[in-house]
Amino acid sequence: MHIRTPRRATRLAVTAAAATALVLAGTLPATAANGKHPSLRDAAPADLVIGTAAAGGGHHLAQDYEGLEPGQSPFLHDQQYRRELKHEFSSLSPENQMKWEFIHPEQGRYDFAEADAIVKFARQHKQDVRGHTLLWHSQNPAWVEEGDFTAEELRAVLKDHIQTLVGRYKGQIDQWDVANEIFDEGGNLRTSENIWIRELGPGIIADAFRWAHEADPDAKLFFNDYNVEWKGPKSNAYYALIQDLLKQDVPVDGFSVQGHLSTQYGFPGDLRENLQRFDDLGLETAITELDVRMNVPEGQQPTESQLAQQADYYQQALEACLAVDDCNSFTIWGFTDRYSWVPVFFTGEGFANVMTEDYERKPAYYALRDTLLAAAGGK
Ligand code: 9MR
Repeated sequence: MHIRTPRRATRLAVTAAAATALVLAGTLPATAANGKHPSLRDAAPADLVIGTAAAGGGHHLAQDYEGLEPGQSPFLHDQQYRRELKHEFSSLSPENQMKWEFIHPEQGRYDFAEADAIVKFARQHKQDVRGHTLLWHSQNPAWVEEGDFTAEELRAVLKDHIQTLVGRYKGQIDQWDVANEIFDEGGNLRTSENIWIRELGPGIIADAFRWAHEADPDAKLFFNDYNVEWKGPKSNAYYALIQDLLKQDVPVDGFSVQGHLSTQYGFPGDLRENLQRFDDLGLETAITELDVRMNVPEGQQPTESQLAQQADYYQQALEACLAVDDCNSFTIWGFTDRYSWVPVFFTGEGFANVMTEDYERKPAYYALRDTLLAAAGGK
């Protein structure tokens, strides 16, 4: 786990545009001392980790990737991908490899191999890890969803799972998404979809945090969701719930917004303000799954203006995080379009990441890097 230096009060003293001007004027280094362009992690201020999802499991299992055997994970088997992963990022999130169906496929059987490999890789390359996720309505194995458990048994199953995972990686996982996507768009608990809440009642949410905290008192424990970038019924529901839990001394440390954005919608302009109100509760905040998809007709490439708009959204999201004191972790959901989940889930949409399928850096990549350089004051 990294000890971070206290945040400078004026971290966002210069904007990215101003940084570019400073680079041109020779005030900021466009290249690092070794003559190479700084990576995202090199460019970042000391108190912000720059993360990405480590690709494997989930949709990857059904893809036919050039150079990989069916079912092989990019994280384990694509060497160029691994080089970028260690070079560019200071935090990793297992994209699917710590989800219930992947890591606990049968009752009494855990499959830790890929999760262990990610944690080991992160240690070797001085990267943080965000654990994802412990209590969710999705990607649960059939033995859980279709099991014939009493409430007491199901509770024991969840407690065992949480404490086994959090305990196994004690001291090696910095932040855990303990509860993922528990509210619907209207701000109502997903009671019918979420087996844990449905069968065990809403009090199970607090218990999940308590059990995780028992297993690793130093890990920061988060609520994580999408469509909570702005103030609205869903983020308001988190705001109310978290205040309530904090009053009861439930060990909640953070609120994170995933950030699955699309250029067909406006940028959530109150992102910073929204993060700030959670920061004001004494919480850490984070952006955990940022990507910016776009509509591109089959067989075509994004236009320059689409790429510019995408870069602007990435930059605005980063600037919002940089402007909030305890927004300490900024993660993009994959970095190359080669392995993106987006085209698999949204027909006609894609190109959501900061590098092309061939690892070429897009305007969004440079927007992030220049914004980080500006925030770090050109270290
Ligand atoms: O990127 C993940 C993809 O590989 C899986 O197939 C998919 C299944 O639901 O989950 C994706 O990741 C999701 C994340 O775990 C939670 N927030 C939304 C992400 C995109 O769907």
